[in-house]
Amino acid sequence: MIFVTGNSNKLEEAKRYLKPLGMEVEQMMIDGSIPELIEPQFDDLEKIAIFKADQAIAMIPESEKSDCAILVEDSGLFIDSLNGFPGSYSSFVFRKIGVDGILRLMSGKSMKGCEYRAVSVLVIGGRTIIAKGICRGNISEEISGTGGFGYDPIFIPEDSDGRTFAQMTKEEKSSISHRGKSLKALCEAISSPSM
Ligand code: ITT
Repeated sequence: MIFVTGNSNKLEEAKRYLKPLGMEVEQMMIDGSIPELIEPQFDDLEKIAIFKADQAIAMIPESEKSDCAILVEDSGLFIDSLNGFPGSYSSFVFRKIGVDGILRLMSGKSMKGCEYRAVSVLVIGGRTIIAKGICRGNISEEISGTGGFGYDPIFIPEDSDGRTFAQMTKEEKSSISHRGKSLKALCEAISSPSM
């Protein structure tokens, strides 16, 4: 699979998750560089992922298209009491205000519920497969842990023991994460008889 992403953490998580399932993941490079894709300003992760997949496919020579499996993933953190903010703008918001900024926005709010969402789009042999994953959790009171990336130091998943994603091993995170779930669903779709 060729993963179209500029986020090395997403790439590493996908490689680590898919390798034991017999799938090799490589980062998409054009002439030695990560291709610059336009990230549209949609609220819907699926629309964004499909838009990016179409751009990536257009960059591949016609003769190689049928042999390629192109993977794109769009993801984000959706906080209930902020009407889903930062959602599809998670990457931008993280760069601007970081986890400290989110904790400030959440101070005084008693409802801490949120979810990570991921939509993976795989274009393979002219077919487009879309798979989704959601991981419910709560925003923590403070920053904890040094693992993971992005909002992981303030995200406490529901299906766990109260640690943030940043306090877990990569394997623990993948086993319950939005990314792990969307990749699992993708693998199931690929191996289904109708493929
Ligand atoms: P590409 O578009 O190049 O793949 P990106 O980081 O910009 O990389 P997205 O547009 O999908 O990717 O933004 C997702 C953002 O959501 C990401 O940058 C993080 O801030 C946040 N995010 C998503 N999954 C996460 C995870 O597992 N842990 C922590 N933060 C995550």
